[in-house]
Amino acid sequence: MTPQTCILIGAPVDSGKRRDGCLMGPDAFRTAGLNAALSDLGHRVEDLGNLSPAPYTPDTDDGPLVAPNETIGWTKQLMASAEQAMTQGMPIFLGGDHALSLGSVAGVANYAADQGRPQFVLWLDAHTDFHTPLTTDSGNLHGTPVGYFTGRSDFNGFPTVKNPVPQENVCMIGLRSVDTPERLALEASNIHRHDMRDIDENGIARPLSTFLNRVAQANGFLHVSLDVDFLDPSVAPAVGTTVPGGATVREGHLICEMLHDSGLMTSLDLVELNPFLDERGRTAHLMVDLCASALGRRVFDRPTRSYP
Ligand code: 4U7
Ligand code: MN
Ligand code: MN
Ligand code: MN
Repeated sequence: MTPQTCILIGAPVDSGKRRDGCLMGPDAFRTAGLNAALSDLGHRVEDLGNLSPAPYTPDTDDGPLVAPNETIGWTKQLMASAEQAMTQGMPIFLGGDHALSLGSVAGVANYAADQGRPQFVLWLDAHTDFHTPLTTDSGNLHGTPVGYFTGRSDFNGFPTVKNPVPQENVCMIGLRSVDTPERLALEASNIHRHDMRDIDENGIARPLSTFLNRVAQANGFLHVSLDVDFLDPSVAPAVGTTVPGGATVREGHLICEMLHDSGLMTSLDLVELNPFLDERGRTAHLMVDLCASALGRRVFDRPTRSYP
């Protein structure tokens, strides 16, 4: 296995929705042993500590959006940190809610463009997070990162997305809660989407290997964004937006094991963990175990499957 330089970037973003608690996420991942889990696999682990948002105008409570200015501050900071970390190794963003991915994905995509390579995104989530600030009903910006980094409009005040990720380079797996405006926009898009029924009928390995083949053919960079609510709430309760009928522990591990075997993943978000809602750290531990699988933890070696 090729040792990596894993760069842990704490991003205690809690501005993407009303319910607080994700700000404790980065420290819960550390407490659950993320650093040791990755070092034990032979990787070099560098923990950059926790970021703060770039300076922003304090939010008022009178608009339709929850804390837009704070999220703009986070997006600026994360975009810069992501681009910088890509020059050093594989950034692993420790959330924080999913609003962190406005910045993390836009930043890694800037780096990919500098390298003349296409950016791909694997979105593991119950939700599509494809809203814009105008289509969201809840006003929660953690429901908008895919809209942002694919270049949808109406993100007023946010930094310009210099290198939008092409729709056909985005693959979503785990979907089971999609709002009507998201559905309509998705159906008019080229985003690859796999709902839970698709997983039930065909398994989770097939859509993933099809996508990984495309990443490999294109010599792309691959960002993986893992939302806790991708998993079934019975195994991962520590999230504010539980939706029943999610991925099993083994489906989660299989995705991560295949990601590792592909050698294609170049950056990762671990998001939406709310330790305040956890049961004795079990969700934090599961997320750490999944991350370890994505970085090469396995029961037995097997013949390498190569992509394409
Ligand atoms: B998450 C929602 F209405 N779509 O916009 C919304 F169902 O990062 C949920 O995936 C968004 O957890 C969930 O508020 C955002 C809702
Ligand atoms: Mn808040
Ligand atoms: Mn999400
Ligand atoms: Mn979600």
